[in-house]
This record gives sequence, C-alpha cells and structure tokens, in this order.
Amino acid sequence: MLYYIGVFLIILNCVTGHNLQCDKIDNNNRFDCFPEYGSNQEDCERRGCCWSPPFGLKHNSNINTPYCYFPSDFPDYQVSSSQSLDNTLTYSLHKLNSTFRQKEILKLEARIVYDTKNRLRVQITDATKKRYQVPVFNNNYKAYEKMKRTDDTDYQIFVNKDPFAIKIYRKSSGRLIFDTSVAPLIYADQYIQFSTRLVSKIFYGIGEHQDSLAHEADWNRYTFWNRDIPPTVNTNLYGTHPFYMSLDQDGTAMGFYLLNSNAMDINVNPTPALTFITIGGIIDFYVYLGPSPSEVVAQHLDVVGRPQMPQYFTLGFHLCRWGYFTSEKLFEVIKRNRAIRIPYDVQWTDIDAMSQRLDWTYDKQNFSSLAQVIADLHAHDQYYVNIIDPAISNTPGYYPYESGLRQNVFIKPLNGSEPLIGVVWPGTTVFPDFTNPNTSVWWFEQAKNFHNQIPYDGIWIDMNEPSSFVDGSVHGCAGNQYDKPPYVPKVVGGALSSKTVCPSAQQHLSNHYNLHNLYGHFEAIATYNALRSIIKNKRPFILTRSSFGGTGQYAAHWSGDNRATWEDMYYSIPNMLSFNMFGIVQVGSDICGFSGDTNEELCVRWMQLGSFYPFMRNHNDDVSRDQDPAVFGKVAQDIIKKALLTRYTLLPYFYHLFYRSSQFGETVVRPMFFEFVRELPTHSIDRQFMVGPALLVTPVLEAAVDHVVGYFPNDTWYDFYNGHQLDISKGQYINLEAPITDINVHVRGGYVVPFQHPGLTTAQSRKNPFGLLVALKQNGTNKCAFGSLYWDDGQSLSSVDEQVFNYFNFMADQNGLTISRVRQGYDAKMILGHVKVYGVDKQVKMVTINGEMYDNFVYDDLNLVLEIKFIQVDMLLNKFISIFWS
Ligand code: MIG
Repeated sequence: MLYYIGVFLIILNCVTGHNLQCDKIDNNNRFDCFPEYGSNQEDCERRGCCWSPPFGLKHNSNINTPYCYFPSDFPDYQVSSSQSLDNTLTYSLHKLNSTFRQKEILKLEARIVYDTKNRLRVQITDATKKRYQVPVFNNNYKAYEKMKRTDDTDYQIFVNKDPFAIKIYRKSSGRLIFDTSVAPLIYADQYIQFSTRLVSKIFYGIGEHQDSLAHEADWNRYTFWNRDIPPTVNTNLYGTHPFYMSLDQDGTAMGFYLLNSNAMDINVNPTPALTFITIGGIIDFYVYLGPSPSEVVAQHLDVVGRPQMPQYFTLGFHLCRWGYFTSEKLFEVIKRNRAIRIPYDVQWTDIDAMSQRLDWTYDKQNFSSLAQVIADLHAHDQYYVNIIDPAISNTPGYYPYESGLRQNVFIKPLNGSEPLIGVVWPGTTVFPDFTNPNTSVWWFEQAKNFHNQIPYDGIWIDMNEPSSFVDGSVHGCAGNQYDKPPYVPKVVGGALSSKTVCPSAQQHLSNHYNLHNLYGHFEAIATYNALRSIIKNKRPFILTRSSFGGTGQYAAHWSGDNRATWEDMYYSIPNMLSFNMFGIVQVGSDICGFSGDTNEELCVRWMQLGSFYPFMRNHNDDVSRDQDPAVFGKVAQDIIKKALLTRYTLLPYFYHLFYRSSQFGETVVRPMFFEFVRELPTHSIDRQFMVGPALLVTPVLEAAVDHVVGYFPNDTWYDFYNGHQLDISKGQYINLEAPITDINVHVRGGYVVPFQHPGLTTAQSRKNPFGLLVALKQNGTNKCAFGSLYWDDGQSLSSVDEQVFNYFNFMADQNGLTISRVRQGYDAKMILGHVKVYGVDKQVKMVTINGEMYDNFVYDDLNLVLEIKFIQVDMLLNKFISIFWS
C-alpha cells in the first residue's frame, strides 16, 4: 500500500513539475518568478521555478496570484566572508551559478551601516565594478556623529549567511520589522530584485500613484518611471518616491526608502511582502525605526532633505488657467476677482501667454500688456508666476536654443554629436541636460533675461518627466540594451521611451536610462539656483510636476492633470498626505479640477477643501469653462470667500507648521493616524486629514449631500467656527451636518492656534492684529492648551540661520493664558487683538490683561466660549503677556 502511494506521488510530481519546495508554498506566499507578460509552464520551469495555476484567483487588482513562483530552495547568494569596522558591517557575497537573468553578478558586497540610533543603511553593490548610483544630495544634511557603539541602536540586525538575508528587529519589542529571507535576491546588470516582509497588511507611501492613503498588502503592483499622464490608478505617474511606512500591531511605525532612480516595479503580495524590481543602479536603502509615524518621516527627511521655508505669499490663494488667450482677458479675470473681494495673492499664466509656445518669451500681440498687468498685480501686493517647459524649440535664431548649443547643454542621442530632438508644445525641441553644470549657467541666463522683461515672482516647471509628444526622439532610439532592456517594468505605453527621451540618450552624469526619474529634480535645482540669484535674497518659489526624493528642498508640487470630478477631489487628499511623507509639503491639486467642466457645487466644495491644502491653486485647461471664483453666483461667491477668509485667518498657523517642517522634518498636513496611532480606524482614513496637530478637516466629497460622516478620535474636539464641543466619550464616527456654506473643521483640545485677521492679500493680513484660538483640554483637574508661533519677514533666505525671527509660546489653563516671547529677532508690528477660548465652563465675569481690567469680552454660555476682542497689546513690548478670566 505504502509503495503504491509513493509511486503515485512521483508520477504526479513529474507531470506537474512540482517538487516539495514548491508545494510548501501556499498561494499567498508566492513570489513571482515570471514578472514579464506571457508566462507559461515551460518557460517557468526552465527558470527553475514552480508552476501551478493558483486557486481562488482574485481579479480585483492589476495583478494576479502568480502561476510561476520561486521554490524555497531557489539558488541564492551566500556570505563568503564578513568584516566589521566602526559602524559598518561588510559582507562578501557570492552565488555559484547564474540563474535565468542576463548578466547576473555573482560577486557582491553588502554593507550595513549603523547610521544613527534609529536609522540604518544597506548598500549592496557589485564587488568588483562600480555601478551607477543616484547622484542626488541633501542640502541640509547634518553629519551625524559616527555611531561608535553599534549596540546603542533601537534595532538589531541579523544576517543569515546561506542564503544571504537580512533581518532587522526592533529591540524594544523584539518584533521583526524587515526581512529579506522571504524571497531570493537577484542581482543582474539590468535586473535587481529583493523582497521584504511587511510588519502588517497595511502600508503607506510608494508614490507618485493615484491611490488611497493606506495600501493593502494584496496582489498589486506599483510602477515607477516618471510620466506625463492624467493621474490614473495602477499607472506610473509624474514622480518617484520609493518610500513606504508600515505600522506594527503595537502602534510603532517603521519606514523604508530605496534610493534608486531606475525604472522600477514594486510588487505586493499578501504574505504581506513587497518585492522591489529595479532595472539598474544598486541596492541602497534606509530603514527607519520611528517609533512614531512622525519620527519615521523626520528620519526620512534627514536622508532626502527637508523642505525649505516658503515665502509667505505662496501660502495665499493662487489663480491660474490655461487659456486666458489675451492679457486683456487675464486682466479682466484679475479685476473681477478683486471686485468680489476674495483673498487672492498670486496670478499665473500658462503656455498660451508664450509667443508660439517658446520658453522665456511672451506673446507680444495677444499679451502685449502683460508687463502692465504684472505691474498692476505688484501694485496691489499681488504676485505673478509663469510656466516654463524644459523642452527648448530648436528653431534657428531662437536665443535659448542657439546659446544652449554653444554651451553644449542639450541631451544627445547615443553616440550623437547633435542634440536629441523630440516634439513638445513649440514643435521640434531639444532637452536641456540639467545634470550638466553648464546647463545651470545657461538656464540662469535665460531666466534672468526674461525676468528683465517680465518680472515674475516664481516659476512653474511643467512637462519635466520629461514629456515629449513622440517616443524617444523624432529619429527613434538606438535600440540598445537601455532602450530595450531585458526586463521592462510595467510602464504605460509598454516601453521606457514612451512619450519621453530615449533611455540610451547621453547626459552629463550618465545615460537617460539612469537619470530619467531625476529629470524634474535636477531642473528644480537649476531653477531654484537661478531664482536665488535673480530675485535676490528671497526664497525661490518653484512649482514642479515631476519630483524625486528631496525635491521638496527646492520646489512645491501639484498633482497634475486631474479631472473636475468628485473622485479626483477625493484623490487630492491621499496625494497631499503622501507627498507630505515624501518631504514635499507644499502640495495641492488643481482646485475645481483641471480637465472637464466643473460645476458650481463641486467647485465650491473643492475651494473649501483647497483652503486647507498647503498649496492652494485653482487651475484648469484651455477648453473647459472658467472656474475662477467670480464666475459663480453670488451665494457661491460668498461661500468661497468665507473659505478663503478662513484660510487667510489661519495662515500664521500654517506658516508655523512650514517652519516646523523645514527645521524638524514634520508634515504640514498629515494623516489622522500620525496623531492617533492607537486608534485603529484612523489607520486607513483619507477622507479626513489633519492640518498640523490641532485641526481636523472633514470635507464633503460627494454631490448633493448635507451630512458627512467623520471619525473623531478619543479627544476633545470643538467646532472651529463656534466652539461647540463634540459630545464623545470614545473614538467614534459622527454624522455631521454639512451644509454647503461651511466645510467641517474641528479644533483639538490642548492646542493654541495662532491666527490673524485676514486681509485680501497676505501683505495686508500680515499687518493685521493676531489672534489666539485657545482650545482647552481637560487634564486631571486642570484644563490646558499649548501652542507656539514662528514669525519672520516671510521672504528672506536667511531668516532662520541668522535668527531674524520672533518666536512665542502660548500656555493656557482654565483661568488664563500666558504668551511668552522666546525670541525677538525680527522687527515688526505684532499686535495681539483677539483671543477666543473654547471650553470655558464657568460664566466669565471679569477679564484682566497684564493685570488691568478689560471690558471687551463676551461669554457664550451655550457653547462655553470666551471671546476677548479689540485688544491692543504689542506682542513685542514685554517678554510676557498674561490674560486672566474669572
Ligand atoms: O500638455 O501647459 O499639467 O497644468 O496647464 C499639457 C499646459 C501641458 C500640463 C500641466 C497643466 C498645464 C498644461 N500642461
């Protein structure tokens, strides 16, 4: 009997190709051995992999359970020797034979660096030959003191020798947070693959993609290859940020960043695990130990670079559209929005203002009065931003082209001596190579010349994936191993050259194959440096579409060509929250939608939501209806105006958050789980978000409703507008009234939110009295609230370094409020005019300010709000201001 079963099993194995190393692996733990299209049993088995159609297939994602997967004994690397020096462990790795990828590298070196107490770095390189590495640097990188004692870290590293694998444990809990042993390491010249187990089924980050904030570890794939395409799910988009964060059961967060700029797929499987497939460069990654989500982000920004402080005006409202077509129409739009008195700081123009769509020109016929319009904006303390595309027309006699040719700044095809030619808006074009230092010099000259005619205040860099209307070039591509790599990640269009420059094209630092995902990043640097010299001593304002890790040091970002739909309005939230984790904190989407006609209801709701974006711009395309606030009915206008006034009121708070971001790597807008990690429902919320720690925004994201359900963590929450406290005793969902007149915003008890009476421009607002919104929180028998404010001139590059700023701390309890001036370095008028206290549960009969009785207060015994108005206290006169009530 036993004998027969044995024979039967052997026969079955022969038929299906199964062996025990395959059978051990259940469906969920399959790691794809055939990520190309068209897998079949024969080719799969030739790879030495297991083939079996899975049962229980899922069809709800863009990738299925693989039929072809690695057996657990698939050939892998082993450690042949190791060495430990200071803070670095070095391992020599080798693999005996190549498997199925072309040009596998059999000898590798792995270096594990104990970077800091809560951050480590791993690099795995070819042991004998130098390979391309990402040439991106961090501006504000502070050299840390080399870790001497590697036992002083929050992490413990375990290296398995055969097969080679890295496991990282969090010391405090003993939990495994990173583990490459789940699948083989493959390291070939143009194909590098490794996997890691995730700490939980949910992870965040991995952008730029159109997706929810929280990603579930089910079969899925994220592709990275910067691409000009309206945001679509399951598609590579404008930027590359291979960073993820994951939360463990105990609420601790870890983060991971793969510093690699090549085309990449990240495959997800339900193990839960991620598999990174990149087609070049090296393995170079960081693991961050947190333990809080905010700490993970701060640790990540220590690596890629923290955002610069923005100019204050850029926090105001920006108005743009493609298709003003004439400067008269442009001026009309400016005037009609001024006329309805909406707060409004910046007016933009798009490519229709260029002469024949040539960069660094304007249309002298249709936009003949452009300079006057700008002068008028400036006279109204408003600002102007124009668009620049990287591609330069190769029309003979066009100065940017001719001078660029002379300075040899354009990308060339493989072995070519003349620039590579593509097609963009002005027709045939060449592409500046911003990795070449000459290019920065030339770019500065163009920007400077243009600024002499058209004194712009910031630059919008679009189309910098880079985008082209032809694939590769007008002459195609060389067709070598870079144009046609052995493995192509699942990019839109199927080929790397799709609607961009040939991968084989030559740039100063490497080929385009390696540098493609950095194109926008390098353009942002060149533009930033140009503006630093042209607009002296002011923080450059640049808006970029394409981005890479660290671009936030130079530029703001918007989410590209969204649609005027409720769905795209929703996607703007996960997008801005993810970009805040990537260190591009000044971010927002085209408000009211870029393509398609908007409608009044959508646009009103979107303007309300947009009032809480870190970057607030209303913009649309050349064929859709106008959507600036003034085109809507009076009721809609008033609602929009109210939203904008709320934003302008809160700008000091926003500005303080930007300061925290530039100094400490904090986020400006953040997911709710950053503040309430112990409340599980927050982990996947992306229809609500927080502005800093103190404001919770619950927008309406669908048509024709007058209620919205929001989750409110176990804390004290007050209605932002009237101070009414939500009646909750635990974290819970609440069905809020949501009339179109207001967006729901709640203030969190325990915080003091600084504000300022709004003007119609930030310049006006900045002259107005300040206010403090004190939201008390019960703390034992006390109630208390805290906050701070950073304040500088809103424009100088050196404010922080030279300490030309003022800084205040606010402390309140149930009886009073103290304002302490911690630093006085910026000479300005700062008047405290207004204090609102939420959660004052005793009738107030008397108020004193700095010991003197003050009469101008109102106590609302319905909402328990004390409001003290028309104060005139100079915030810079005394070190302390105290206000008491009883
Ligand atoms: O191919 O400049 O995302 O904001 O209005 C379209 C025209 C080029 C794409 C940008 C969009 C801009 C548009 N640009």
